[in-house]
Amino acid sequence: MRSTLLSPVLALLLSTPFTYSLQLESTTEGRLPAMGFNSWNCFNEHINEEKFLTAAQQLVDLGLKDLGYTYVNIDDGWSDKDLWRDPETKRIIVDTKKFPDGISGLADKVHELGLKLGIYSDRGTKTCASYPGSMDYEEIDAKTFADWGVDYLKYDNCFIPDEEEDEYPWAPEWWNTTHDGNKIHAPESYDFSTSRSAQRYRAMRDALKRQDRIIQFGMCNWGHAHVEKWGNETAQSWRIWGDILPQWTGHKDHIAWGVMPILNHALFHLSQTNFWGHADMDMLEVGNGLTPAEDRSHFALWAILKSPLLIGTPLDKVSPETLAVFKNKELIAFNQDESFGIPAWPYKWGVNADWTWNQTHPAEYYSGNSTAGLHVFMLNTLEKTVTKTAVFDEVPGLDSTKKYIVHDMWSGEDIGIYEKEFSIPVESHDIAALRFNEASEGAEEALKVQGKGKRTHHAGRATDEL
Ligand SMILES: *[C@@H]1O[C@H](CO)[C@@H](O)[C@H](O)[C@H]1NC(C)=O
Ligand SMILES: *[C@@H]1O[C@H](CO)[C@@H](O)[C@H](O)[C@H]1NC(C)=O
Ligand SMILES: *[C@@H]1O[C@H](CO)[C@@H](O)[C@H](O)[C@H]1NC(C)=O
Ligand SMILES: CC(=O)N[C@H]1CO[C@H](CO)[C@@H](O)[C@@H]1O
Repeated sequence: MRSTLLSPVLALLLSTPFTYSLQLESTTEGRLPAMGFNSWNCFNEHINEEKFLTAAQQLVDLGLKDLGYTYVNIDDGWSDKDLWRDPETKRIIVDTKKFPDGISGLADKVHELGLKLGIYSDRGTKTCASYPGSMDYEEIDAKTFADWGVDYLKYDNCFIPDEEEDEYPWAPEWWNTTHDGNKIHAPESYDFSTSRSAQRYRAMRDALKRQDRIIQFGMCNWGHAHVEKWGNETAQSWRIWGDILPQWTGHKDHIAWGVMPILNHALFHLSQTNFWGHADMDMLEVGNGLTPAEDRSHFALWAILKSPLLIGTPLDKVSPETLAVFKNKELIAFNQDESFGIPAWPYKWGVNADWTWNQTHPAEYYSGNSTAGLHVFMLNTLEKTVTKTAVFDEVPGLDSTKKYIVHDMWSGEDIGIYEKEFSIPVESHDIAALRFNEASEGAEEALKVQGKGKRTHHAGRATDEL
């Protein structure tokens, strides 16, 4: 009798596969922002196995893997546009001209290097570059990806049939325009987690959950349908805005944007970022044509706002300067901090008044906590070098009655000991990345021994030199 009573329970326990909740159980996958490589920003749909194997080998050889860059993510363009889906199994057919060993063959090779493989699909009928989408095939595709050994899914938002459109299409990139998307306003009480967008993303989330494999879920719905309100319960990351372009300001057709407009938007949509869930500012354009100062700022801002860090430049052609940006250990440590999950936060806008919505001159002054200390980041959005000052009284977490060792996160060196304020010249579009640690007795002496005593600087200047 006993055994028959127990057996249903046991059977249930035994049949429960290795599942994961959003907080991917029994693993730390997804707790911190994802790091790795993605093909879109450098190759678009012109991809093949060799390009991913090159990227993977470079992640290892350049020491990037050891710094945490472990995902090798395939973006749009991996499937066969003509053959589409297998008529019997309905599985998406891989373009074997591009991937002769299939995705599973590539996954094996990438896994052998100690890296993980990501893939791409879309919640609509087609992907953005018109390859098969996953709508109505969520279960089959999730199972297929799991069978192939995929570890990450980027899930896009193109080709949505009319009946799948949101009742209240909240499309932030069309703000301040008369685009249809924003003519219909949702009632105050409307719950965006009930939107078609949210339902469709949940369908894929649930399908992934049912697989016997951990697959990180990165939603790419451009901030639509107020994704920041339901993103964290649906995925490990959610894009908050349109695509990125390798330019500082401006945009292309309201679809792709420079670094500053994305930053401006992010500052109003970051409150849900913490462990296990990250607002995604899009993949990195570092190395793709920005100036060296802009590359530094772009990388630092994405790192300190805890966005995923996915390299989008060909790693076999990377310059030493660009590589040094990707390899900044201190910024990576801030992004990947085990104890502090929230992003750095602006404490002052600078050029514009606080909380000004402005796509060319967003906030310039940020502070944030990390295991290593209290950090201040000062961005220069102007077209000339500016001396920026961190006034201790203004910085949350700094005490104006105390002395601090100021450390430069770019050079990796201590600058000196300061009280009340610290000033530093910042090149146009560059960012000062600093760490403050309270100076103990004797610290001044120790620094002098290293030849870096307290140095004079713009004393008493509390505002910017404009
Ligand atoms: C996001 O969801 C995870 C569970 O997946 C939870 O631990 C975390 O607290 C949530 N974050 C926020 C900001 O609510
Ligand atoms: C953004 O801020 C700059 C600097 O204050 C200002 O010159 C510009 O007009 C602002 N842009 C808009 C669209 O208001
Ligand atoms: C930073 O973290 C430390 C250690 O947890 C804490 O004592 C301090 O209050 C934090 N400061 C701020 C500004 O959050
Ligand atoms: C210049 C301008 O009109 N900016 C507005 C754009 O839309 C955002 C969001 O609604 C407003 O906050 C800005 O004031």
